Amino acid sequence: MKGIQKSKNWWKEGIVYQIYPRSFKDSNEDGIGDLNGILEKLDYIKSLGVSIIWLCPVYESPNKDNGYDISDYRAIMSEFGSMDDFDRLLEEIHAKGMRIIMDLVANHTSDQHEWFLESKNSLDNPRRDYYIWKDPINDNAPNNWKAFFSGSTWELDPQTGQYYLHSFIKEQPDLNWENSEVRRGIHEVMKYWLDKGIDGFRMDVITIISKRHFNDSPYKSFSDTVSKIYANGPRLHEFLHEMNVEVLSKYDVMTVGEGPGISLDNATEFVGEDRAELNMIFHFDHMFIDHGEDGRFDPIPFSKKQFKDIFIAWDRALEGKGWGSIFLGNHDFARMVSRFGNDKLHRDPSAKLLATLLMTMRGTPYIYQGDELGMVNNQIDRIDQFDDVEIQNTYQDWKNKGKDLDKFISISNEKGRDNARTPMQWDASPNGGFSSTKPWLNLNHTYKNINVSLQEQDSNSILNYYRKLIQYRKDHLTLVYGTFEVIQENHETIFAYWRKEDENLLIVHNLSDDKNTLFIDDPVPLKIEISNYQDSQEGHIEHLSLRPWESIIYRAN
Ligand code: TEU
Ligand code: CA
Repeated sequence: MKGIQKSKNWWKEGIVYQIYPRSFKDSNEDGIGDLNGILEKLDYIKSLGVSIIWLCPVYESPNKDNGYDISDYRAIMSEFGSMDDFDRLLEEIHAKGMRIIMDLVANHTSDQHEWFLESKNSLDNPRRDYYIWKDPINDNAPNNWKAFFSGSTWELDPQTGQYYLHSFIKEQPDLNWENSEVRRGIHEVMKYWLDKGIDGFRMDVITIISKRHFNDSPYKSFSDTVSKIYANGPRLHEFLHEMNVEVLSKYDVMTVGEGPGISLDNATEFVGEDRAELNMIFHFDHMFIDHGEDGRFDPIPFSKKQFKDIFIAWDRALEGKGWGSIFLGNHDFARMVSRFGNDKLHRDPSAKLLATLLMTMRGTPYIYQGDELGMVNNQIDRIDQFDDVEIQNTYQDWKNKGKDLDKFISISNEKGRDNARTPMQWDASPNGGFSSTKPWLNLNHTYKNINVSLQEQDSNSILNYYRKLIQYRKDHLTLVYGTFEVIQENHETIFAYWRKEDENLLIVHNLSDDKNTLFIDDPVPLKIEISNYQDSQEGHIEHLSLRPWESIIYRAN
């Protein structure tokens, strides 16, 4: 078999657990999750069987975008603890045989970063060129670009009379990667953390670091503007390769690049084995499946067939050339069981099915905190109860345009990022065991029924199902290195595939609220390894009848 899928690596066999520190565990009763809170819960994380922790940003930050606006890359946000706390956490994670990767947010900094404070100081400041400054055109912004979280990407600095570029909020000015000192500065930051001993990076919106031009966007839809103008600029791969040569190649680390604009056609340019750029990428084809032209607040329906086809197409695109990453949720999206499963009638089986998908497709699985409990979307009725800057800014935008604000709230409940950011549900006590005081963001209304403590006591819980699946994946490297062969590809709702190497495993999922039947050509005797229902069919099956959201791992003898 071909190259990359076969070469063994810890980050291919590993299972990643993503932590949003602000919402994981509060150790000092201020209502904000922190590093010592994570330390307290390391045994819990270890008990899941995961091997790599991805920590969302913990650097010093004014928190306009919850840590994705960094004012000092070499300091810990005081709300989260100190550098000593970090060093202790790092040491304990390694002592427990796990690894840790951190977020590298290098497309932009905070507007409070010293580089930006100097840059905006005067036109001839030595750091002026660290950011992207342009003169006004006819007393207006230099072009018609829209920012990710609504409004213009340009902000006027009255002192020097120029506009600076910010692809996200105005407190997140974009760095000028054309400037080699900027690139060297980021390389130094990376070395600082790698020399401490961290095990790699998740790279935030890495696809947009190289700017193509600064002309108007001719596209009506935001997603076209992103993919055709903001992302994949002419020097992107040069910058990534340089970063690999200068920094990454000197350490045994893993990297996963994030960002819009990664497509089936260009994916291997990032992760191709011969490229020396990144190990993995997060593409958003399945995560944007319900996004209309105007993005997440313009939702459109999708079918299970579309969903399954995306995974099939991606496995084929990377086959033999690069390694995939498998995820269904993160801190930027609504809860996976609410989006892709059925969080009302079939929460338990659909959460277990989605977990099985994560653990059995080809690629490294990423679990987002709380998904191992089957946490669901929240239900909020007032705008002031949301925290997310994307929601707040877009609300203002809708308000200014006279659009339907009740509809906006309901879309935010269904699609907004705060769904993933409510505190972790540890137990049924008043603040869910997250903190002894009122948390920075209210708990999800379900915490009394969905929490770690209840699920620890139930051998059949979603939590214990994750543990079983993770252990199974670790014991069966066929799920890591084996081939991925889809059967009955045209079936509308059943997703079924073989993973074959030392053993032959057939995995079947019924992505549906209804019963469905899978016809198996050339049936062979099948033995159940793991199933989310009692008494699933086994043996010599020709017509496999599956109940709502039934999901089974079979072994063929
Ligand atoms: O997200 C970048 C990103 O690609 C998302 O903005 C995505 O396009 C959007 O959610 C779709 O509507 C990263 C971080 O994960 C996010 O938390 C930050 O807010 C953002 O970058 C800016 O740093
Ligand atoms: Ca705290």
